[in-house]
Amino acid sequence: AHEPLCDGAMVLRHFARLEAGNILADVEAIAQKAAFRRMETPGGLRMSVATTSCGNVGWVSDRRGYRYDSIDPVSGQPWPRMPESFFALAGRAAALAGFDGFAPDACLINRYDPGAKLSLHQDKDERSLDHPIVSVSLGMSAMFLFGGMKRSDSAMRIPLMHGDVVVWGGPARLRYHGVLPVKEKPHSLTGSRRINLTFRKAM
Ligand code: MD3
Ligand code: FE
Repeated sequence: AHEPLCDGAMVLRHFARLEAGNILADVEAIAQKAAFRRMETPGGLRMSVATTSCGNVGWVSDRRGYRYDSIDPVSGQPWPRMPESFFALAGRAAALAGFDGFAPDACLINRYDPGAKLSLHQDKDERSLDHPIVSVSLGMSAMFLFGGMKRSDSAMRIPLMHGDVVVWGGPARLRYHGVLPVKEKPHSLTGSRRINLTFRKAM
């Protein structure tokens, strides 16, 4: 089922289900080279979500700010390559939502252990905001918060389950969003974890 959430945002329920096992195996291989780590925010807090990346650039946070970098600061090496299958999946999802030719150069991979959350924020570290973001949810489900253009706007609660893909672009691109603390309901493929991949054209 393809549910438009609002202008510019489309939920593709179960879209990544058949590929989920392969995606998770690829995530494990990526994490062998670029380990999941809990980054520090510019304000000096440690995120509850653990992150890594693959692609030409990866998302980095430290006391200096948020940015995309071609080098993983933990390994000192370039980020692992983005698997062709990731690139293709993101492109197919974007096209279904009306964004043809999406060519992500970054895939941020978030890992949620029970209790991990993501506070309301906007994604605006990308050079151009004309490209959509494609998100793939795997493992334990989560309650996603989808707000408005201001932090204080009320937020919709959208459950995101294993295999769900969401495309956010156009007028939805700068909407505030976040994830409520993840509840422990183990999933057969990931155990007590939720994995979220976000595909971005960062540079
Ligand atoms: C709505 N990740 O990594 S993906 C993030 O589940 C992030 O890990 C969440 O927000 C997660 O930045 C949610 C859904 C998402 C991503 C980007 C958006 C929703 C968005 C950009 C604009 C509006
Ligand atoms: Fe975000």
